[in-house]
Amino acid sequence: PRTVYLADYQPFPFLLPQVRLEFTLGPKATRVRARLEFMPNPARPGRHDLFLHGENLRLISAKVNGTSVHSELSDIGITISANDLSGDPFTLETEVEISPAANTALEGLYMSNGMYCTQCEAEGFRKITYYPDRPDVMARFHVRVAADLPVLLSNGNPVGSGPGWAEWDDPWPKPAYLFALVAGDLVAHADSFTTLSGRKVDLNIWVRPGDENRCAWGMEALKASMSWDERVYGREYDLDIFNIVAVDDFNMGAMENKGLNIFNSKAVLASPDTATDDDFARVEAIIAHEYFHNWTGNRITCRDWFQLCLKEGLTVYRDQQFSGDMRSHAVKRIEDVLALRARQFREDQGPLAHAVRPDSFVEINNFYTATVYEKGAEVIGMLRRLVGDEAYAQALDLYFTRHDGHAATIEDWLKVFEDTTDRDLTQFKRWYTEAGTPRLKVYEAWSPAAQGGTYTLTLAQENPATPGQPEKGAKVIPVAVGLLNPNGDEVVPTTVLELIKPVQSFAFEGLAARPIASILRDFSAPVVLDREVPAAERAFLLAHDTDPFNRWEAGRSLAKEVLARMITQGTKPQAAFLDGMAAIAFDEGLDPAFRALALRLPGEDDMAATLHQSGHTPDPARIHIARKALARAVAERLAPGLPGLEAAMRVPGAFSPQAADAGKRALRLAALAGLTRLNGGAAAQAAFADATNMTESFGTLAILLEAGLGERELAAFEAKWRTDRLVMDKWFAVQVSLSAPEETAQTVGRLTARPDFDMKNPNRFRAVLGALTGNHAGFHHASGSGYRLLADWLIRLDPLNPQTAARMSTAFETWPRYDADRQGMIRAELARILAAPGLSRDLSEMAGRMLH
Ligand code: BAL
Ligand code: ZN
Repeated sequence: PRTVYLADYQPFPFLLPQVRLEFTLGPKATRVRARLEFMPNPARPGRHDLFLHGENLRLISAKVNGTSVHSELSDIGITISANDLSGDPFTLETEVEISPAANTALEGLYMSNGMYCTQCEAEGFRKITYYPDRPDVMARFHVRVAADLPVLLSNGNPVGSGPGWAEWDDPWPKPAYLFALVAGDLVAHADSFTTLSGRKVDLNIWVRPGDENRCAWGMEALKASMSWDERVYGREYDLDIFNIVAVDDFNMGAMENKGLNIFNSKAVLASPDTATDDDFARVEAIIAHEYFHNWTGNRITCRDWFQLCLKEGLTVYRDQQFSGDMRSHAVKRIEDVLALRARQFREDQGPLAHAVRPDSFVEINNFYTATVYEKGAEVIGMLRRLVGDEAYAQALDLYFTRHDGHAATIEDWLKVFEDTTDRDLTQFKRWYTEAGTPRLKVYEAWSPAAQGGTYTLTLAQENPATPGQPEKGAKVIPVAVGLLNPNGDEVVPTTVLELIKPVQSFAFEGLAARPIASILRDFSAPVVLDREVPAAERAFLLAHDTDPFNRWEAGRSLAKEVLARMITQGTKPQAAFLDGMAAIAFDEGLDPAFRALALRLPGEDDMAATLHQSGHTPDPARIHIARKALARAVAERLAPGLPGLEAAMRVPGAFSPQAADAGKRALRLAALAGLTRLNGGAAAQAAFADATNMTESFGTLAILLEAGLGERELAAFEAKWRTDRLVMDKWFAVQVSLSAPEETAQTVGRLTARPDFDMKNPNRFRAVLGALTGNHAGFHHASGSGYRLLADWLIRLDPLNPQTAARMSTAFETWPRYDADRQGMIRAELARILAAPGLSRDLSEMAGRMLH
């Protein structure tokens, strides 16, 4: 397969102001007629052949200005010779036939439970019709859909409809990846929103009949997002209608098609009886994310796919800000950093490491990664910290005015900051072009003096080599620091130090006593802090830090140290750590959500990474046993207060998914988990029986299964929800993720043999195989059974759905961490995958990168 390079970018030789599409839908045969009005692009002077992408299309006719032309067909597209392109402008009309029912890759036009839907990002539109399928070709679309179905949707505003047909016109030029079409027997949960300038917008969430009662939360989140974007970024919605559709078979979480967002049903449907608090929070965040793309992604799109982070990093940054405003900034920041470390740091430390803006790819679908998304968002957070809130707002205003309607680049993005602030961002740009997580070493010095001592902080950055990038330059790293005195009072409030050199010192003068430093507050940069801190100092910060993130971080680092020693030296957990956990658990002045998060122990995969980084070879079985032992030790220390905590955190009355109640439920579940570890399942069983919402019933079920109990509850849960796909995904997943390491492969075998295990449904596939890879000790079982199972299923899934198969193969990216036996077994599975006949470009790129 061909590698595509950023350096090869050239503008498309033609402009395409207007597109008209006509769909006559049929499951096995759908006709697509396209009328494309081209004119020469002044940015590419000269005479050019016209190449249009097209895959899996049956060409029926192609005409230029009404005359049939000869076209050269290949399996990637069609070429019409410059000699046949008479006129300026000229019109190309094509007719093709496609088969939505045969499309299991879920890219292009496909069918899900009898409804037609599309997924075009990144390069799916070329499976619908011949087209310049690249994001810098922006056209106005007029679409006619004909089908014997009640609901026929496309982008833009509705301009006409009758029995069996509907027409849509989108006044905003857009790239083809934002095209969408939906047709089916759907019902709407309808509402409306009036924009700041007084325009009424119709809002609909379209679902299958029966799901109407799961739309209210998504609608609330949508209205909140629309109003937030007006308030915080000054961005109004720009069409008369905004449609969201829930689809059961979907590779991603959701898709921001202009005016017609398509959602994986898991990411939009939520009701108290079927969705957990985490689901509610996720739905809120994804609705916001897709809505925010309307400006950051749609009105301003990417010039080419190398610039993916331009829209994704910014939109993730915006949705994180939004969720923080809706909920708690501290809790949201901790959750985001947990996810960043679990997914992005892991990616950065392995064979799949790549820059936020990569400079080559084989299959762009393989770059919808934590690095592009989450590190892309972190880079924007750093930029904002460096320039300040006011300059950030000005730069964003300039970005929207300067680039509205354009396909932009990272250079364009940085230039608006340079023009606003007069800063030179050349060095900062390395965050976009260089992969890897910098390590920050911290050295401290104190020189006392009668009239006030000086505390000197020396920071040294290391930028580790990553595949293809052996040498790196120093980064610009904003390090937020605060100093506390020994009483816990803040003597130097949060200050952002700008580290730009490999090593740099910063002095704080006039201090009465040697301070205790709180470094990298709010996780001000995506780096690994390498700092020897005595346990007593960590315990001090856990008790006193005024920065909530670092307060949590102190407990987290302490937990990792304790756990690492239990694993490598077989020691017992230190009392100071357990006392710190108890102090947080029972501190009524703290947000319950924060307390619940602080009580959550580091995960096993996280510990494996931590051990590897400190020079140990992680043993998954030992990690599993030690973590269980630590959880029990914490429960023992908390024991006297657990019944009271459990009772105090009950939430009576009607269910509210808002953060306050959700936090209490999380802390109550933490208390129930502790009680179960100490006393067996009675309390959790009672809570399961009395549960009035999914958070409680699923949370208690998980607690019981983790303790090796819960058979009866598992059966009751299945009996109640057996016909509900989304809830049953939870049922599948929890059994795999919590099964004992030696039983994990068997559990997967049992579940995949069930008739309701449908490998074509990405949610169900991920529920089982994703849970396998999330069960660290089970997946990495010394027998290699976990590796074999995953490889078997990836090889089986690849011909049907290469995108999801490739995505899930990243479970193997951590192989360099483990012992020689495990490394050998994983590499053998990767080689077996690579040797599979007819392997997709997606999976072969991933397996190849992991092996070499
Ligand atoms: N653009 C793909 C889905 C998302 O990031 O919103
Ligand atoms: Zn996005």
